[in-house]
Amino acid sequence: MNSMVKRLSMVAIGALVGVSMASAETELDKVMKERGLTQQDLLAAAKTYTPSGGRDKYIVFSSGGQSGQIMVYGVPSMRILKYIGVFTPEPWQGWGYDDDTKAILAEGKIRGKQITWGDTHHPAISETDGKYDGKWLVINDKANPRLAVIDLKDFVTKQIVVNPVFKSDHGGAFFTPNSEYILEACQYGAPFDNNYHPIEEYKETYRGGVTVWKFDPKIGRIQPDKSFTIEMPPYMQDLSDAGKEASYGWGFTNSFNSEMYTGGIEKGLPPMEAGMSRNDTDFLHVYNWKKLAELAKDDKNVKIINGHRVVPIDVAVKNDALFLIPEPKSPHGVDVSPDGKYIVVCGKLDTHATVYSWDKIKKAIDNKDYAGKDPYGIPILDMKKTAHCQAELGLGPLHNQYGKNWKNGEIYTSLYVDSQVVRWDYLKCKVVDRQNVNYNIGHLCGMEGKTEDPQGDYIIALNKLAIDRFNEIGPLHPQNHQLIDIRGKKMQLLYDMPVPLGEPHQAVAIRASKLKPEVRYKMGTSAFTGKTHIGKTLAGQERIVRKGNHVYVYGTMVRSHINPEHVTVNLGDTVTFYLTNLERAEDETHGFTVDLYNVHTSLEPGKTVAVTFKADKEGVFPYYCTEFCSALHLEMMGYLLVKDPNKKYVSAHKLKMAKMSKEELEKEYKKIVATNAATDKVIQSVVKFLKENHYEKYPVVANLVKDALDQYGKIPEQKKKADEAYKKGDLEKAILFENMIWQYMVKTADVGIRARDLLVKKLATPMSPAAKRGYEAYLEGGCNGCHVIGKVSSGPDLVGVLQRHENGEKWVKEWILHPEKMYDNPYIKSMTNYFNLRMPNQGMTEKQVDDIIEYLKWIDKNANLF
Ligand code: CUK
Ligand code: CUA
Repeated sequence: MNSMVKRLSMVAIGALVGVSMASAETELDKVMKERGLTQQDLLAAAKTYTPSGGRDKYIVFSSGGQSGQIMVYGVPSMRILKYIGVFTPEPWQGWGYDDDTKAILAEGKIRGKQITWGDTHHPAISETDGKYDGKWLVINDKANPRLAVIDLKDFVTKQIVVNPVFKSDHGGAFFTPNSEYILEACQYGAPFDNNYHPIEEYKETYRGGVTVWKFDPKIGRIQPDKSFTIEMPPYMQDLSDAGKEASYGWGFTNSFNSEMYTGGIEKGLPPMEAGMSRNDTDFLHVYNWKKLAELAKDDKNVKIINGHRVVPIDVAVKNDALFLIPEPKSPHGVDVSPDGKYIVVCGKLDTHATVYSWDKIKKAIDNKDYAGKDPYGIPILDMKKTAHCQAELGLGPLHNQYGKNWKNGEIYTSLYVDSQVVRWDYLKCKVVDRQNVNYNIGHLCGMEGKTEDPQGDYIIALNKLAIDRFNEIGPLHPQNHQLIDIRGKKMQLLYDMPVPLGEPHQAVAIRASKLKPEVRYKMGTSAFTGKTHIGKTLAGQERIVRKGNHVYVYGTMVRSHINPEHVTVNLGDTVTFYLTNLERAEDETHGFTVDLYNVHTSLEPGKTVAVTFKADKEGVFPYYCTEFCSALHLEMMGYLLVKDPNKKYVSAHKLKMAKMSKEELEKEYKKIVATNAATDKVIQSVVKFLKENHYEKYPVVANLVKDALDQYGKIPEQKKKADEAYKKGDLEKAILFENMIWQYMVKTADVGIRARDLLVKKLATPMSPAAKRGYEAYLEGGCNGCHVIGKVSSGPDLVGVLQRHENGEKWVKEWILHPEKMYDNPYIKSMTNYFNLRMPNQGMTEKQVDDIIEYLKWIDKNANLF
């Protein structure tokens, strides 16, 4: 590494670990030696490491492959943030284990069959003017031709639609530039109807095509009744892309079996792979979706198949809306440039990428300059006349992404066989740089790299094989996402992220600032309709309603109880639990399950969910909250009791238990009352602090306080009950109600203290870099093991320590550096006796101690907050 980079990296690392350069070098050298790291590694670490609490610049939505889900992670940290349940049940989110999510999964039934997995390939983010708008996400299932729509307000799947005519799909999902439509190309040729057709009639009765799904970007739903399919020959359509700007209104779809070969290895015929790649070229399909969408509205232009509108080949041809262009052998990716002027096609079995010029294509179409027709009568445009140039990239080019400097031709292509990312110039067809990846890259993900506004910065290589990259975990290896820095002249590999979910295929990245997700639901909302849930239940409205043999439980969940706590039903009843999470505090999620009945749901704040099952087993079934939501989480439970109405139950003899004497009860009562009074004092001091410091100015804090006061507001009612019971002499009851008061106080204090801590962070003056380093050194030295700021604990309070001694700073510095020299000092002696502990020598450097003193000064400045 050159010395400039070396110096820069040392500065970066100095800043990274928050200590001085002098001590960084020694400490860092040690770590580097121990872990066998190079300067280059440290630079990569500095570029990706994200300190606790830090945020990422980009959010990536990656296909979860065979898991049927979507994976969400951040760049550059490569930290996984979420798996979104899509086509496959996902227990944590209750996905497929409560009524609401079951209903979404049921939308994905094909010909009445429930399918519980998916082969997800291509996620796409909705666009406005060809740029990501961060509102909706769509993904396809290749195995069972379906699309799913995910709402980026809550990252939840809202709709699944089944393709009515395809038997598999691949070239989707691709949004048109204003999210008017979503393109979905089929993959394997198959009959559009659901009948048997012999394979010998492949050319006559099997078909390919592109479905053009109408999308309503306002409500984020696909509208099947306004959608249609363009019939195409059974050429095995593959990836697609929508034209933009210059080529707006057009779509482009590859194919890889212009041979229409159908195999038959078992009959002694050459295998599929040989027959399907015999021709030197296949066909790029070019179609005018905009014109076809208008045509498809008229009944006389369509055939209705399985209740779906299909525009036949001849109608598309007659209206100059469908063309073919030869493209090199078994292509894969087709990617339109940000200005829509070029279409880059990768050869897969060819070493070239071919750049087509939209101008030239358009000219050939306008002049009806055809090189011929295919067997279905579709005009073929000449490849040479429409190509701009060809670039020799290497073995197995698959997919492309555009760089920030796309106007000057910056593009990146994955080479599957060569395991490389190539940076090249698509205007001049010249290779610029290569980066090896590990191994067998499929897609590559640029930052908004396929929009009209590519951001550059990084490329992620989505590799199929990891072979030697990670610890051995058995024959099935994780796949490997590799982060590559593309800001420099040479690309730099920064990070390997194992993906333990499924083959990722494509991922799309968006600037995090473009996403505006919600923190909580409006009270009583169904996450799937966005409207008020029919089961919405507020505090005090909890009830159990029987209608025939269907029992409806209207329940609520709030730290730390489920209301109601007992539900008794008859064997054979259907039971529906409607549950509403009444919390407003951020992140206060509850879960709900009933023993044996295979149901589970996740209730984020404000959400209402329904859970229905048949009580077909007699017995006692605990139900409980499945998220550790507070110190009293284990107590957040209840009982479902299922009794057989035709059975006689003999009642058990009640155990005779020893009773407490009146005096003992009185003593216990006094004790709990005293505890409550003491707890209340703590609460009052916190409340005073919050009020004095205007907590209401900080929304996050205000929400917590609102929650805390909610809990606190429930106390008077309990107090009344307690006092009444006491007056009547029912001490047992009085104690129970006083205990309930204590529960509310604990919950109030729990949230209240969190609010106070947050407020302190908001109010404190910012730390200087030196104070920050001092704080790090303080923590690293383990000083917080004995000292608590603002409190005497196992060691003295450090607030004001610099003022306690003559020449305070010098005194404290000496004391930290050489405590043993001062053990005989009378003041130290008395302190040592008092705490029964001696201040140890932590081996701090002078520089570290200076920083700690800066930290102590910061504490003094903010003393009122501790
Ligand atoms: S495909 Cu998997 S590497 Cu489905 Cu987009 Cu190319
Ligand atoms: Cu709610 Cu645990």
